Amino acid sequence: MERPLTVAAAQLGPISRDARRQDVITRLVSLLEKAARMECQLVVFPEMALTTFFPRFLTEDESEISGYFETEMPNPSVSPLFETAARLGVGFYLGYCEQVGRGKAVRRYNSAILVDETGHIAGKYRKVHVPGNPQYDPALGLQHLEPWYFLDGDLGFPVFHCLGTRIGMLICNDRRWPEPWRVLGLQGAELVLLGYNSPSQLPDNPRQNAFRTEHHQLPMRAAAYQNGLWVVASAKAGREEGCDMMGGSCIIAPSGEVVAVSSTLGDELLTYTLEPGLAEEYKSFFDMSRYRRPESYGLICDRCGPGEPLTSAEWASKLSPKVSGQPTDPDADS
Ligand code: ING
Repeated sequence: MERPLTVAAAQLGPISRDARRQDVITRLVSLLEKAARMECQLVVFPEMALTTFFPRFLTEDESEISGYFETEMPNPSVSPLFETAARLGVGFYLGYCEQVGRGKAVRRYNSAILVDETGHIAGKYRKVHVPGNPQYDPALGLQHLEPWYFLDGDLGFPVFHCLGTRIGMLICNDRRWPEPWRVLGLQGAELVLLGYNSPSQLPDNPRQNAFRTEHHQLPMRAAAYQNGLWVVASAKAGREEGCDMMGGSCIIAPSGEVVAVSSTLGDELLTYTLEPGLAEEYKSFFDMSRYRRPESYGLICDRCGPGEPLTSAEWASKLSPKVSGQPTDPDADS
């Protein structure tokens, strides 16, 4: 990071299924204006910040579904946000539902954009880890039908140079997987922005319920430390259409320390000035190019799910000549 950057997590309370778009935009603009008054340069809104989290229910009403998606960005309904941001010189991350094409060629993604301080879109990300079920399952206490509505993201994990900083983006469930963070870290990201809509309780996994905050923070704190990153995570929180969603918007330092955390379940602004060079301090401490051993990590990309353990012979054949040229250990299991 080349200079101090004052950021804000702009947490949102619930957005109802029948919320008027202009009322939602008014809330976003109000948070962005407040952030500008607090001299923030970058504001992070949640995942799906323009609509209710509709994947919690199944609807086949195409007029309702298409009402949740943006066919162009920016567009007249969000222009007050873009115009205010450009006027105030504030960049922002916005999670929204993206529709490309029409009819049989339609493709829909759970997306986020990074808008720079001039109001121009500096980058886009499409959620790669789309959790839940493609069909309604009456046996489940909580429907999570993102695969019914969204395709897997197809833009990879790009890093954008914006506001003098190398910035990556993730969306909600992505934060729970170590691979996206490492891929962003390997591209020199210094700051990762993400929004989320996370239920505060999982009726189908009740033994996890006592750990919801821990399971939210833990992967991000580890990733921040292991990759030398600042993290800004912004919630859509509160009781939305009968579902209690967790708050816990937070800002995490490359040390892994949570330096700011929200205290409500409503619209709330969380601000912090990121210290330049702390990311670099942890990157040089880990010194990936010196200490990582990709030749030993092959299984991470060779396999999707767990399989049988490799024999030592299979390990020997997998490792690159540099490593497997070492004298074989006669005591190793064959
Ligand atoms: N939400 C959840 C999350 O990772 C989830 C995913 C919730 C999956 C409940 C299944 C059941 O916090 C999103 N939006 O990814």
